[in-house]
Amino acid sequence: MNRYYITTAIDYVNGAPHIGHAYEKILTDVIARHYSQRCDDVYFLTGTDEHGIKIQKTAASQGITPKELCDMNAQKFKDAWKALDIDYTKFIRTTDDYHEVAVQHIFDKLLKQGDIYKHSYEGLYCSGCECFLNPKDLTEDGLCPDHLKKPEVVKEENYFFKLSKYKDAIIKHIKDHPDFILPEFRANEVLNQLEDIQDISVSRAKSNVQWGIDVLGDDEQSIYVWIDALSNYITALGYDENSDDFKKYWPCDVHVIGKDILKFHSIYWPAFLMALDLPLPKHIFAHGWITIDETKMSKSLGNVVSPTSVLENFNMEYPDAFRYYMATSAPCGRDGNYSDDDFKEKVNAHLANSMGNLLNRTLSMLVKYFDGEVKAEFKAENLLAKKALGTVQIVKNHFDNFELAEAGLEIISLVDATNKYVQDNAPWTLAKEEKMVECGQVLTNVLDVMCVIASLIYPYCPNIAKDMARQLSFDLSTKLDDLTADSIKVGKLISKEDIKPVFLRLDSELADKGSKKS
Ligand code: ME8
Repeated sequence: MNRYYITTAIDYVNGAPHIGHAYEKILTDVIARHYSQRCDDVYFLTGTDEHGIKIQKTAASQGITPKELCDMNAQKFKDAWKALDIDYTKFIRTTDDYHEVAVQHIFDKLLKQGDIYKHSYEGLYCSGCECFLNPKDLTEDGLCPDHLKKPEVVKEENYFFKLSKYKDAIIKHIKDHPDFILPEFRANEVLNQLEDIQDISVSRAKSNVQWGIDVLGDDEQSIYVWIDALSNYITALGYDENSDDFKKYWPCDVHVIGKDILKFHSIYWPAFLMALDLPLPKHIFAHGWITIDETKMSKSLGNVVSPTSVLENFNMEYPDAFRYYMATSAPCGRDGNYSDDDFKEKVNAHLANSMGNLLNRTLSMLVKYFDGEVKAEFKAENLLAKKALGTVQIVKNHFDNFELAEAGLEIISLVDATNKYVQDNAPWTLAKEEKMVECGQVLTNVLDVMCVIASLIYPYCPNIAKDMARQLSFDLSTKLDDLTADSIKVGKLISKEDIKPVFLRLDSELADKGSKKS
């Protein structure tokens, strides 16, 4: 496996990033970093979705132009991702010139080949979803079930895409590739939606939606925001088919998206790709949604949490603890929850008490008993090494199914087993009994396993892992398949003044103030 292409959904810029946006970007960054430990070249794409009626209306309500709104908010997304150490390769904005031109060509190609046609239509449009809704999907009160708003009746002559032409091919693809949609339980939902799929409107009248990409040669229509948005996954690579990056990275390994936009990614997008005669992405991973204190986030409830406010409120030097908490907050594809108390409790237990203390105590004993030196006779049979290398395989398997919380649990269970090994072998007692070789062996075995732990925790907690690796003189760029659980070198490893706790317990007084709600 030499190259890996991974994308996130691109976020609407009608507001600032919230914890749900952050959840997805953290999941994607953790996956990208994990695969950077398995292959040479990872391309990680994220960005912002900037056209459509929702942005147009928000800008108007704030008395600014849509472009001003986009520029202001796109920057907030970039700043938040920087604060969270989201290490993307490229940030695409759908208002970037190259993207707009490529989308116009994609639309034009589909029009010329007859996959797009003009048609008069009346439907119910939800600007929150940026799509027409089927009347049977509305609530009893006639509201959009996701946004709880009444959709607008829209009567327009629009361009339509022949989605129905691709229905059978998409059903076949989903059935033939059980890992196309992950987790697998979501595939049935999509197959049900495909049952009554119809052609879809792919443009809006410019008299109603001015903020969009113009249809080439028709200045009365703008291109539907979902064709515009979904195309980002190929325009970012410089699509057309001859671009070097496109040839190198397409098809994508995984689109990481939320469960609410699965239909667009597993029905519309494959159909567009089939029409363009392009291969389909290998996986679509639909994550669940994050609630706050078990309540759905909403502006009206005033419980929208900004990810950077969590970092500020807990006075965190690094985002690692927040990344770890979010990435492990829900089993694969299920909904998760954020609460200040649970956050504090979990990261204090896992990162400070279990993992951080283990390293700190072990290095301190090495300094106390051996002046920080690993002697040749300390390198002996290590019963924990087998478990550590077994954990590496289990973690890899979990990542192949995008089971990040499950992989995290495995890592912590290796930490727990290592703590138990220390407890069972009591190196302090061995030292008291002057069994110094045995004592040195126990400590060295633990430190060897700590190198594996540093490597496995790196995608979640890159700064903590770097601190661990520095104190262990371990090369963190070692690929997962090259890990040996035998990396600690004979000789002086560390001096007292170089031992530093890798994660301090979150200050409870600060934490009790609670995260700012915006
Ligand atoms: O849907 N918990 O943008 P968006 C977890 N522009 N994830 C959440 C969430 C929550 N509470 N709220 C939102 C769009 N998300 C389109 C995407 S892609 C070609 C175009 C996730 O800003 C949501 O599921 O509404 C989606 O994957 C992403 O954040 C962006 O949502």
